[in-house]
Amino acid sequence: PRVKALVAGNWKMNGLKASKKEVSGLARLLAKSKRVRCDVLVCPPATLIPLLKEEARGSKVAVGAQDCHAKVSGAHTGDISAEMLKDAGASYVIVGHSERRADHGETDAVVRAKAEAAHRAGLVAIVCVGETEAQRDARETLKVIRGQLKGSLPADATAKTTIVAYEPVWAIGTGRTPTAQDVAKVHAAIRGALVKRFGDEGAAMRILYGGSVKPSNAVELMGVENVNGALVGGASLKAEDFFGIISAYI
Ligand code: G2H
Repeated sequence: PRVKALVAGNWKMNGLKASKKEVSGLARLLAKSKRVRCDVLVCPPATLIPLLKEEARGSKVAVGAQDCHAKVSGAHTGDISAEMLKDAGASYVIVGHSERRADHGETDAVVRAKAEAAHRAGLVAIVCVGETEAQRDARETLKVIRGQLKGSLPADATAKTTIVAYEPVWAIGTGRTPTAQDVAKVHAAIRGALVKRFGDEGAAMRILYGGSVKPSNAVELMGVENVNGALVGGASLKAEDFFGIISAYI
């Protein structure tokens, strides 16, 4: 099936009210080029979701979050539920980013519970997987990725509710990227695992590549088979750079 691509920006812990200008700038750039053939998403810190949602009104830009708690509500100081994110204006949420897995000890089971929470709240879950450099050197990449997919994806995931993001940990924020051949190999393995488990839904599920995507490498990376878009960190913080990546789909 033809899968419509998604280019998603992950602002991480960056952005203040003033950065809403980046979203209006992006909306303007997108409006000028009507032929953009992908969906566009910005995931700011949760504090900015309502503001950016307002700023993006009437444009192609959707707004998402970077994490959610698995429960609806309750005694979980500092946490935000998927329902609250939805209420604030989010339509997507990233779960299981390697920084969450590393900084907050999130296991596959936790990530899966968060993805299930996203679905319960009506949010699209972007589930991240990726090997560390040591795992890569030990030639365990595909084994690690298959294990993370098995443990992190909800049983009822569909192409509408769920997106997979492949982010090799060693490529995140380092400027280093795998070769197009390496990306093709991993994305083919992910597609295989998705089809095996989810059938037609797995064939239509979007698989994003993330890790040091920038305007200068976007065309090559987005051209790889089974790459259905990008999850972009650093280069998503400036409207022009982010639009440069989106331009791979013009
Ligand atoms: C990977 C990516 C966005 P960057 O974490 O999720 O960040 O593009 O800065 O490597």
